[in-house]
Amino acid sequence: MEGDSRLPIQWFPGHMAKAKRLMAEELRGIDVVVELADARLPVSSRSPVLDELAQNKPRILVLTRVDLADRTCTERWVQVFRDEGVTAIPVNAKSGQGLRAFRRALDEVVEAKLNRARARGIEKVITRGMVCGIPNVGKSTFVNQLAGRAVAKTGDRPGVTRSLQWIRVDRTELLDTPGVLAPKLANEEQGLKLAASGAVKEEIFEVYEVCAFVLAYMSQRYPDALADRYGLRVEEPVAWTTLQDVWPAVQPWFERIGRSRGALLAGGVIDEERVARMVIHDLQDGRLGPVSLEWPEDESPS
Ligand SMILES: Nc1nc2c(ncn2[C@@H]2O[C@H](COP(=O)(O)OP(=O)(O)O)[C@@H](O)[C@H]2O)c(=O)[nH]1
Ligand SMILES: [Mg+2]
Repeated sequence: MEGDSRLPIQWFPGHMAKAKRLMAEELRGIDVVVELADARLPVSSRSPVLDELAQNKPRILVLTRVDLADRTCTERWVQVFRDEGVTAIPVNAKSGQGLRAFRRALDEVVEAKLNRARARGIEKVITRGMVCGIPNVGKSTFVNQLAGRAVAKTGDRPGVTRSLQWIRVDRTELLDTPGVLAPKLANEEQGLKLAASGAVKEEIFEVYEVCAFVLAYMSQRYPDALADRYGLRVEEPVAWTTLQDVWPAVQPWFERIGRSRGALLAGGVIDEERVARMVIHDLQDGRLGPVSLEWPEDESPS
């Protein structure tokens, strides 16, 4: 097994640069930015590109996948963001939970925006919004939920760049094609968290590495989940450093999980790759229970 992993700096191919230019153009006519991040890792799943592109626009931060996140942790994040002056709304984009709170938050932003316009003598009645976020964060699901609930598709608007579709949400027209942003990648651990969350294909890293990272993390934060799902009783939690470092401690866990879940090759040898994929998918599908991958106290202030 290869132990050495490289931080994939060129995470997104060249089309990201073009996407960024297009997005900068589209953002010009936008009044409100709806930024989606993953509630389980609300630092690593935000994109620094947005700060660059939408500096002075009012913004609402929507935290998706609350159904998979640790509720206590999400509540703390919401408070942390509130303290920074950012309105964060936890949602389950799949079920629509949190959508009403989102619309209330949107309404507040819109009200302030329209008032400012009015103060300058501009009688605006509608604002324009755009949903943005890194790949796989839930943008399409969120927009579809919104579109499916008491909002009307407004159809093509002549005169607007190309023939963009907008959906009407109360007093806001939201672009129904969400903006895709490159994730932040300050360090390898953020990459591993993104891979673990499903934001990037785990193939970017070795699956063993993502799994080892997950197991080490779970051994510290959620040892009971490992016991419940795999009968794995962690004697000593392992702090993540590098795959090579943690492998001696984590390999026996692969062994244990492989046996308990029947991930065996001919001759009774553990199929480590199958174990790795299984653990990652168990995490992503919520079978390890609610798991948050980032906690406010572990993150340096943004
Ligand atoms: N459990 C859960 N899954 C979600 C949520 N939001 C999105 N998903 C799932 O995440 C995957 C990616 O969502 P998608 O909307 O395509 O992401 P996009 O790339 O940002 O447009 C899909 O399988 C969705 O069903 C959520 O709040 N909870
Ligand atoms: Mg999408």
